[in-house]
Amino acid sequence: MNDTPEKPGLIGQIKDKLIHSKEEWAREGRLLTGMPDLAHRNRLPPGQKEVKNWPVLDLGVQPDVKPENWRLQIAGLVENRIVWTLADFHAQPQEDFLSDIHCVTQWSRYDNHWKGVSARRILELAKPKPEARHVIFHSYDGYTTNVKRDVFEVPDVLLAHSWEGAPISREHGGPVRVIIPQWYFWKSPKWVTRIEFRAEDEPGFWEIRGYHNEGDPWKEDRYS
Ligand SMILES: Nc1nc2c(c(=O)[nH]1)N[C@H]1C(S)=C(S)[C@@H](COP(=O)(O)O)O[C@H]1N2
Ligand SMILES: [Mo]
Repeated sequence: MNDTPEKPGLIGQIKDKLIHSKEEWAREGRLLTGMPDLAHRNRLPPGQKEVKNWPVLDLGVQPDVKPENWRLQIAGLVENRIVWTLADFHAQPQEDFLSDIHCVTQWSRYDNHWKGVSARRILELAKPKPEARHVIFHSYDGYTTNVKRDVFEVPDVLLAHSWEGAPISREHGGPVRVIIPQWYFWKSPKWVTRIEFRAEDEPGFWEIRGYHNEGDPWKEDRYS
């Protein structure tokens, strides 16, 4: 199988202004209430507002991945490296998930119904080595983000292809995106193509631009 099919075209323009203003938010500590909710007494984390729509947030470029060219690699410190086509991905056991979204730009959206392949299935097949304490996600638009392995191991983490019964649109990260409900949504990469298990951490796109390395909404882990 060809592991490195042609790179997809990118639709749109990098939104430099948006990136700068989000860096500004981090410097100013915008939205911080100073009142973390460690006991999760409220469903809505501190400083958040509930929305009913689903906003689109990204760097401004959206990859146009042809289904036949899509690949997912599970790489790095694993016993079994994996390269899946879209058909391979869909041939995995499919599960339903329900979770809330919390974006660091203040919006939260309750009760999202996802369908896809659980992170646990990926861990079971790839078998990361014990020293692989960190996971780095790489996406088709060049975006990266990082979580600790134990965060990826939480049972509600998945690689989603559907939302509310329909395929996830390109603007929301289709054909396949990661969902990590426990953290702010910048830790949930759209258009994922490579999941790398590593011994050392490596901060991603927002993490090197003033955003927190973890991202717990109830602790207000917004900025570093
Ligand atoms: N590949 C990729 N994933 C990404 C991003 C991005 O720019 N590129 N933006 C992140 C941010 S900051 C947020 S809030 C969510 C937004 O997802 P949505 O557009 O589906 O709401 O995706 C995250 N994942
Ligand atoms: Mo975000």
